[in-house]
Amino acid sequence: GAVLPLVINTWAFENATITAWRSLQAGSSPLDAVQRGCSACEEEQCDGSVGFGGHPDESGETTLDALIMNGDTMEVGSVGDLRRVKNAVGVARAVMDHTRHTLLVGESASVFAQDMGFKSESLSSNESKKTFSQWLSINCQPNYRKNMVPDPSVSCGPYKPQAEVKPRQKRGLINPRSHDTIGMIVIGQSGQVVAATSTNGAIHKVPGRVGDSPIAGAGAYADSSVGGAAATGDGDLMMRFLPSFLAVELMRSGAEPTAACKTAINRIKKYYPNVFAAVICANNTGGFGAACNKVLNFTQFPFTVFNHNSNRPQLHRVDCV
Ligand code: SD4
Repeated sequence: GAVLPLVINTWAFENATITAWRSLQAGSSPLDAVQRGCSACEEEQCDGSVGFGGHPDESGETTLDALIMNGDTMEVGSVGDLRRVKNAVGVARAVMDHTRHTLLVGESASVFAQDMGFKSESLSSNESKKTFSQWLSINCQPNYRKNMVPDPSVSCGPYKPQAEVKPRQKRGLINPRSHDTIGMIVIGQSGQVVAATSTNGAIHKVPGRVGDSPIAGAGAYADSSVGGAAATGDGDLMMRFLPSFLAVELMRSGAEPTAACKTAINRIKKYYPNVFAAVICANNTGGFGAACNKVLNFTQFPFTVFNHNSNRPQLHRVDCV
């Protein structure tokens, strides 16, 4: 049933859910709670998809995207293609609190972060180095291994104009089993809605690629007069539809959270039926839902909820449409 406060996040990232819930219980603001929840995932490197040490780009570097939004004031802070700083959602919060801007990107975002006191360090791990060197040898040194088939859509750079669209742009980059961005909505006792995301984005992305996660209305959205939404999946395609904004607007028009999420997914599905996409939704009275696009054998999307209905996080699974 609908009850506040509420913490809801994408995937089975229960430690993030618990972290946000405990910080609310300890008296933190919803904004601090959502930030701590996403930071917990960054530290834990949730599924290798959040934080440092996962998903190297085509040059071998891990870069981060993150966003935080205050649905009371409509303030947003976000970072895209952030380099050498582990706490991306913290930097997003600093953009919101200490600048007049919404989104900082790339090297300049890293300089800002360093000025704000964030530690500058490599985001590579043994695992990301190994993933990168394997990818490089399979895709960029043909015949390195006779049994490995290079991905014909990979050009390994430098990029040149091409007559034909690369097949993987049509297919999408994200495999739902290996790319699990955290998107979290927190609704405080008094109905303040906030949302945040954090991810290392798509594996083997072209350096400079920024996904949906740091884009307000795409990766997440919050409006305390309605509710919030957050997305995960193939950001290159999802961000064209602003699914989080759409879901919040549908709830504004009276849709239940589950229906709002489904419509946002169906809009994407109409154009990209084989692309992985999932959205979580919550309204400002504590009702919630989720929806996902069915791709291959991925038929159920897990998400985690914490409210006063139980004293532990509840793992939900929604059937994909
Ligand atoms: C991105 N949306 O950068 C992220 C990745 C993701 O589940 O959510 N994967 O495209």
